[in-house]
Amino acid sequence: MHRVVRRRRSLAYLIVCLGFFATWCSLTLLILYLQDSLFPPGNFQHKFERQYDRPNFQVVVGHYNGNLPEEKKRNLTVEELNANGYEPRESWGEGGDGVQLSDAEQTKANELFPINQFNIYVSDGISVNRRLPDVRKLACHNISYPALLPTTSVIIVYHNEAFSTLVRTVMSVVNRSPRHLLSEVILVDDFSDREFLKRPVLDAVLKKLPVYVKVIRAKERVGLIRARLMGAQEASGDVLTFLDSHCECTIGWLEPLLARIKENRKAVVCPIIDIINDHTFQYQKGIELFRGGFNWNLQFRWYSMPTAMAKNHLVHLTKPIESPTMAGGLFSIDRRYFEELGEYDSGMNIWGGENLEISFRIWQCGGRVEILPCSHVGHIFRKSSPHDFPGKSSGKILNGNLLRAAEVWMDDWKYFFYKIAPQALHMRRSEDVSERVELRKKLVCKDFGWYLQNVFVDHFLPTPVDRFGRVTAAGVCLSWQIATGSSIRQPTTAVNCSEAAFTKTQLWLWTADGRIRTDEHLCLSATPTLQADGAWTVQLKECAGFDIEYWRFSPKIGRFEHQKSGLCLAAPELLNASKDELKPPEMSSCRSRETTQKWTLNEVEWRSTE
Ligand code: UD2
Ligand code: MN
Repeated sequence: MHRVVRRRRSLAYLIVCLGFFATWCSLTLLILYLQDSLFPPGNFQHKFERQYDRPNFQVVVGHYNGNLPEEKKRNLTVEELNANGYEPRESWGEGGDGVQLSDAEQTKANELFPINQFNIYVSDGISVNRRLPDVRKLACHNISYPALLPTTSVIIVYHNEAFSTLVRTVMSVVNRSPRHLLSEVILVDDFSDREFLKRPVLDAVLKKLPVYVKVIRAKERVGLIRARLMGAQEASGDVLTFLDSHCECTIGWLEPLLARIKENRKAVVCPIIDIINDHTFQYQKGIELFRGGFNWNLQFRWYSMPTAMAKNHLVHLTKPIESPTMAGGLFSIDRRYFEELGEYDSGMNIWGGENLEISFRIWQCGGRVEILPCSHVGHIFRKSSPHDFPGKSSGKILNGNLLRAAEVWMDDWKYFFYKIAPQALHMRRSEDVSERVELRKKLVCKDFGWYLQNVFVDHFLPTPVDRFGRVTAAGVCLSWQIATGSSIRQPTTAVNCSEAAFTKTQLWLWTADGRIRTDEHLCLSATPTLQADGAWTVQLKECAGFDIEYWRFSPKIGRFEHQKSGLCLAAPELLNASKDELKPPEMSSCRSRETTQKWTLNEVEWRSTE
């Protein structure tokens, strides 16, 4: 009898052990599979190049400059604008899935699209409580956060946001934040005129929620920056968490943000911003190897992080990622630190520029901007702005904001911005930034040179040691193009030099470390042709510090020898002298007397405004 029991017990043990072993094996395989699907085999460089070469990789936030041109707009009726079409359909968008429409539905959706510049028809058919996938890395699941975390007020400002996207944002906060960490949700209505956003309608919906949602309404259009200041005034939580009004928070989004601030009150932290597709509302996981930067026009941009940092990140997947700038819309900051740091520049209007201003200020005055890979929040990225810019043109408003940021924080580099955006230079006198300059003195902040050297180390702004100007050989200028839209990489071309000394697309940085860089984090590189016939082609690629980006320059002969291939950069022959002719530069064997390989740099003075 005993023996039978013992045998049964051993059998049970064996089964349990086998079960454990099988689970362990499948988990390991799953992890390997996940890692592999993200980073296919090959050396590190290849993993990265594959990432670069994915089409539509670049997601641009806050890129658009104002409204759609008039001819692209459709006159929407007052009824259409004021209609609240929220009517959830069974299973639409559930689990973060995208919605595919029938032809008839698509026609209707296209008509309504311009109201918000996203597919409101689809949004209105998705429940404001829809479920989302857990997109976090497995490593994030095992983190245990301190029991005592600071509380937060979530501040959401909006101007004429759609009902379904606004309420879905609020519901995702309410449903996916531990109740004891949420002091309140504060909505700031920036003078919207839609009926469904007015007091009786919206407030009645919000009253039913288990969390205190306070709605403040501006009495005139104040713009998103001053609207956020109004929200901050009302907040009682230890931390302020700002969100755009068309976001969806995923499970576990809040704890990492609050835990990091508890650890370091001067860390201003952002989630990974995932993408809610503007047409289908599919929830798409964002890329964790990006961080925030900006281009020559001071537009916020995502760029791949420097290689060493990326390697480090792959080893420490859950650790904060230092970011030179933040996108602007989604971040948490200690409430008192926000006050000490001078909140926002209330002289900024409507939209834009505040994200770079606060980023420069945080870094230069002793804080840090970080992206926390275990916190994921989705956002609808739009291709055009739905907002009107009252009083002035959108360009004027944006330039006014940007010049305020440049004047206060960028020291000599403000002149560089004025070279790139001469329209801003003309507006300089109309902006009084004296209070913000005083703030900088009071906070004893570091200068912009320090920021470039220590924070935005892979920047592409001219410095005292990097030369800046036009690169010419045999009468032609090296030039680059940027396509508007998703893909920014375009072949380099050589053109007849433009008469104007400051044609942005003909300007390069000739850096002390042997790189030829230009705007948008791009580096002149050369790679072997696909035919593998020993020939190489010149390409503009996102700078990553790979050997294909480095050139040895011999100042006496003016030659650019490519480090990896040993070949020399040569100007193409432009057969007819037409200005429109675009031909790529070539790679050929280095010859000392070859005039097409003899390059000179016509330096451009960027420090002066003249
Ligand atoms: C990005 C930021 C945004 C802000 C902006 C630059 C993200 C995801 N978004 O642009 O938060 O930093 O860059 O300023 O990082 N709004 C108002 N009043 C206005 C205009 C806008 O309340 O006059 C609201 C709007 O409803 C939205 C928020 O401000 O909730 C941001 O505007 P957006 O969504 O048009 O900006 P976005 O995401 O392109
Ligand atoms: Mn937004």
